[in-house]
Amino acid sequence: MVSIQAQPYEYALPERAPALIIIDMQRDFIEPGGFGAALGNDVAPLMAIVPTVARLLSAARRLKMPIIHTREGHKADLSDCPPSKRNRGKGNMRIGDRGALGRLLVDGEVGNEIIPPLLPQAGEYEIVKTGKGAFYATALDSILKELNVSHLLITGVTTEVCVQTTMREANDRGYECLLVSDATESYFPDFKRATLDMLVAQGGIVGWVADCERVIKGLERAYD
Ligand code: TIU
Repeated sequence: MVSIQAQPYEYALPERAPALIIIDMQRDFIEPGGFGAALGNDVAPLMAIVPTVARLLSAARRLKMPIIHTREGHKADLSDCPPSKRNRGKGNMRIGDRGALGRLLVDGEVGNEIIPPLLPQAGEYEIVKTGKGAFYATALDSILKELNVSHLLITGVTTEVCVQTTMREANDRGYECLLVSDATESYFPDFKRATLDMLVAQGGIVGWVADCERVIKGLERAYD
């Protein structure tokens, strides 16, 4: 059996390839003028992982793995944005307000688009979600079941918010999850470090962590 060298121990690859999950690599979080910047964050560290995510995406495409992209976005009338979510946050801009990339975190606005190097292609899934977790109020679980997928390779932003929430939701639903350590990023380096540590603690209480190089090596051995 082929496995990926991971923490806290080897991640055994199943016969049917894992799905690549790319969380919220949208302009809102990664470019200046979006939601992430409106919250007072420096977005530069997030831009730095784009080549690594692109490398995984291209390997997944070549190996014909299922690929799921998500975006965090609300309807234009914000009827799917709870007041508790809209009212919280730093600064004077809130979800739905107009920024340099259009209305913050609203589906259909420029800021809500996935950044050009990672744009979905035909045959890939693009899920718009209103929560931090990608399973909440979306078709993700039924899509994965339909595809007969048991294992997820998780990437994207931000590590301790939408990525970690999604990985925990997936773990509770029985998926074997591996977070790709250099294909995820946070605005807060300490939070990223702590998240990676806590996911694999206690014998992999939530799942596995490995870097892109090790993941691609394992995938090529298993599915090429
Ligand atoms: N603010 C922050 O770190 N993240 C989010 O609001 N959403 C995601 O993580 N995608």
